[in-house]
Amino acid sequence: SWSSDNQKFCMREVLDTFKLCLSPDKEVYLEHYVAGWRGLVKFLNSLGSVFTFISKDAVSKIQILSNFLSGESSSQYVTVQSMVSYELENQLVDVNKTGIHPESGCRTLLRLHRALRWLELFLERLRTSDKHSKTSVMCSEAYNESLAQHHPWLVRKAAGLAFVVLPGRTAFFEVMNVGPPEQVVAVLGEALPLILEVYQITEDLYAKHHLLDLP
Ligand code: 1PZ
Repeated sequence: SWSSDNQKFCMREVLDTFKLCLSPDKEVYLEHYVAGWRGLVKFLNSLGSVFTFISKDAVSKIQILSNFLSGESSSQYVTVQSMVSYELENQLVDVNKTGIHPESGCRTLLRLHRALRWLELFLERLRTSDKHSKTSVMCSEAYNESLAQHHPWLVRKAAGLAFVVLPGRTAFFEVMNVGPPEQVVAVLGEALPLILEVYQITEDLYAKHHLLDLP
C-alpha cells in the first residue's frame, strides 16, 4: 500500500488486496485478508495519533493471525474455511465460553469481520456522498449500525470522540491518494461489491458453524 519509490499510501492498492481474497471456489484467503487489514491500518495511522487506540487493537489481531499464517500449522490457515474446520475439529475454539483458547483464529478474525462490515457501510456512504457531507457523520452512522453493537459503552464513547476529529471529505480523499473525487467514487464502486462478497461469505460460514458470538 506504500509504493516503494515515493512512500505514498494508496487506497486503491489496499482495496485491490480484498479482491485477491476470493479463491476460484469462493473461499477467503487469510493471507490477503490480513494484508488488506494491514493496509487499512497504515491508512488509519496516517490520519493521526488520535486513532492509535483503534489501530493498536487491529494490529494485535493482525499479529495473532499472522502468527498462525507462519506457524507450524500454517497449512491449516490458508483460507478462512480451512481455519474454521481445523480449529473446530481440534477443539481450539472457545465455543463453550469457558475462557480457554482466548486467542483462536476464529474469534480473532470475527473481530476484523465485524469491522469489515463497518468499513463497507462507511465506504458506501463515502462513495455516495457529496462535497458537503461530513466524514464524521458518515463514520459514526456506519459504526452505530455495525461495530457499536459489539462494543461496551467506554469503547463507543472513545470511538465517538475520535470520529469528531476525522479530516473533512476533501482532505480524507487526498489521504486516500487515488486521484480526483470522481476517481475515488469509481474505485470505491469497483471495490465495494468484492468487500461485500468477502463479508457475506465469512458471515454465512460463521453462521453455519454458530461462531457469530464467540467471546
Ligand atoms: C477512518 C476512521 C476510522 C474509524 C474506525 C472505526 C472503528 C472504531 C473501532 C473502535 C475500536 C477500538 C478499540 C478496541 C476494541 C476491541 O475491544 C474490539 C473487540 O476486540 P476484543 O476486545 O474482543 O479482543 N476490537 C474490535 O472491534 C476490532 C476493531 C478494529 C478496527 C479497525 C479499524 C480500521 C480502520 C480502517 C480505516 C479505513
